[in-house]
Amino acid sequence: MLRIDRITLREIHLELKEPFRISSGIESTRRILLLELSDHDGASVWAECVAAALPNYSPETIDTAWLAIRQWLAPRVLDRPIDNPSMVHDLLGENIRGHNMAKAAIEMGCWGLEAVMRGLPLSMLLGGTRSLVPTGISLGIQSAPERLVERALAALAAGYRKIKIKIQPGQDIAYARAVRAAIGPAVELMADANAAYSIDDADHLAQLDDFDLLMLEQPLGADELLQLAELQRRMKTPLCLDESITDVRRARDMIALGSGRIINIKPGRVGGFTASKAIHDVCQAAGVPVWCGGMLESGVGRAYNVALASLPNFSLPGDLSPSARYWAADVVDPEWTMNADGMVRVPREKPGLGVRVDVERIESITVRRETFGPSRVSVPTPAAL
Ligand code: OSB
Ligand code: MG
Repeated sequence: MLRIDRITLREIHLELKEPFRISSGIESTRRILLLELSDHDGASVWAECVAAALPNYSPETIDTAWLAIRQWLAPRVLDRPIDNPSMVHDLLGENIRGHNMAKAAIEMGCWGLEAVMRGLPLSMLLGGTRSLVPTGISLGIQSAPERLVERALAALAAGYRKIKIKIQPGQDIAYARAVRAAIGPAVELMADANAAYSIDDADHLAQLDDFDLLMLEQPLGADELLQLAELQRRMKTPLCLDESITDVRRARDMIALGSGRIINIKPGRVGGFTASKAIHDVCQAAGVPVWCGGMLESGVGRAYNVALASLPNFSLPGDLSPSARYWAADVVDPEWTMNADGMVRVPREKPGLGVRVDVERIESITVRRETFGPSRVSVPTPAAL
């Protein structure tokens, strides 16, 4: 049984090796929200909230998540006996709408804490079965197709099992054509539009059918399940939903309406592991493949994603790039790596997250910190920080 008696939030800043551009914005320095959850018996674990600095991908930001955790979510779990982490999803959901990424950070932290306390690898606690998971790379929008081709060829040489290219109106068909021509027919290639198009673009998007894409991710807006179903009827390429799938009901809707044929599961987007597992199971029963998406996580968030991706229906390569693809130095030891075949090892021998968190380094890049305890008294950031 868990009884959390302290939650500390920290904002750290990590410089990306190169800016990451998607249709809805660009990220150069990742503002990352990390949590440390401590049980009353002394065990503790790190977790990550994947919200970004701006509400361009989802309505949340790291600032709204901080507020939601301080005001509503931390008080729900602090000093409350928790028999099993699978209870936490409903506990956080009752009369608190939205804020999935804030909820997920706490919910996943509870799974992490349970794994630490039971001495079990997180992957095993979740029911993961794989010890190696395939990884793809997500390539940001480049200034010209040739730049993207260079990146794609380098990624292939490094061993990645899937190439995902970001697209937006004006930087789409020619980019996909150039990359497909360069990498040949056998490599798994896909595109992600991050909701940049409307159903009026259906004929335009259908040109992508020529490039034998594994899938087209989130071409239309998050709420446009009916239009997505229409687009799917007009395209051969399978559609994959990311932003649209915020809980298991949306996954069922997608399947019932035919709005897509694949789901990108990001545990942060759906409120944590319980919802991720529910979506995984619904999709498995319906024959819909899933894969684990990424949100430019630090090595802390990556530990949770890798554990999730070890579940059986994660049958397509995830956005689980090694630490060195994003950062000069990650905040975990060992850093996340992949082998020459693009496989990431799931830490199934070590308890908990399977990586050591470098607290000294985190301390050195912390720009704000706040601790919540059972007394509901919060300790604001010291002036020195
Ligand atoms: O749509 O999958 C996305 C990053 C930020 C916001 C949205 C997305 C992404 C990625 C990055 O594609 C994947 C990664 O973490 O490597
Ligand atoms: Mg996406």
